[in-house]
Amino acid sequence: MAKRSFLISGVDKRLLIKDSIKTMPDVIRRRFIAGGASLGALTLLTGCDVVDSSSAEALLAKVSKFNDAVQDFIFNPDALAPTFPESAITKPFPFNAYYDLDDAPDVDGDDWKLEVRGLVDNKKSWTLPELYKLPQFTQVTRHICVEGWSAIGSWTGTPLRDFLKLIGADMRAKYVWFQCADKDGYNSPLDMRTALHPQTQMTFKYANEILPRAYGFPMKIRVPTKLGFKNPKYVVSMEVTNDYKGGYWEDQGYNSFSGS
Ligand SMILES: Nc1nc2c(c(=O)[nH]1)N[C@H]1C(S)=C(S)[C@@H](COP(=O)(O)O)O[C@H]1N2
Ligand SMILES: [Mo]
Repeated sequence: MAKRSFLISGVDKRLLIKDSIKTMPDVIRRRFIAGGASLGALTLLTGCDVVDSSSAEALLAKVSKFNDAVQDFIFNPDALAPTFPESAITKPFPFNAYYDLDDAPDVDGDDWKLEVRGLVDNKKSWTLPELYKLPQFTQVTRHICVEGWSAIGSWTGTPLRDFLKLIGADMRAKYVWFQCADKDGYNSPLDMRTALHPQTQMTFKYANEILPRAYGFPMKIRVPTKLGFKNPKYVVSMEVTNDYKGGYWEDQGYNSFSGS
């Protein structure tokens, strides 16, 4: 993530955020600032992708007209993220991590098992063929990175809440904490309400093909109501827990809530 910079031509990122804050209704402003006041959060709120100064203006116009629908999306964690037709898919879909693609984990699908830990009745590990047998659904949604870019993609997999039910997870626990295969470690906690959101998915395919290495083979967690860094790729384990265990970007100051 740090290696890529997304400079927007003719737009001063900090000024744009400052201007947006000025025009926000009070309640949204407080929430936006508490959430880290990032360009990514603005993109999430407005659905506008800022690529140049005219889209920055369109975004500002939207912010000043924030309506009930937007408020619902921010204040109601159960609100649905927008879905799109296949024709809206961004090609090629970007790869992003805190390293280059060459250094991405190269997981052997035959050896890999998803480990299940913590407050669950059944702690059995799951092989890929076992997971592939679960019912799968396809969603075309927008992925929004805190760095200020977004892209629309097609992800297929099993709703995480169905899996949590299947393994007898304690749904009253506070978090599901994911650990990934990245060599220096990557992890991220997801609040239980978002883990149970109907669009939160254990993803096995991108664009109807087995998830490529770039996008997190063999499994990522797709969370369209949260910013990109809350979508862990190369997942190796999930733990249902009441403890806040921190996360790769969360520990560096990004707000753990980061989303609706
Ligand atoms: N394991 C792991 N998951 C990760 C990351 C990472 O570095 N490692 N980066 C996050 C960030 S910041 C983004 S924007 C998305 C990028 O996903 P993509 O490569 O499929 O676009 O993955 C997220 N999940
Ligand atoms: Mo990101």
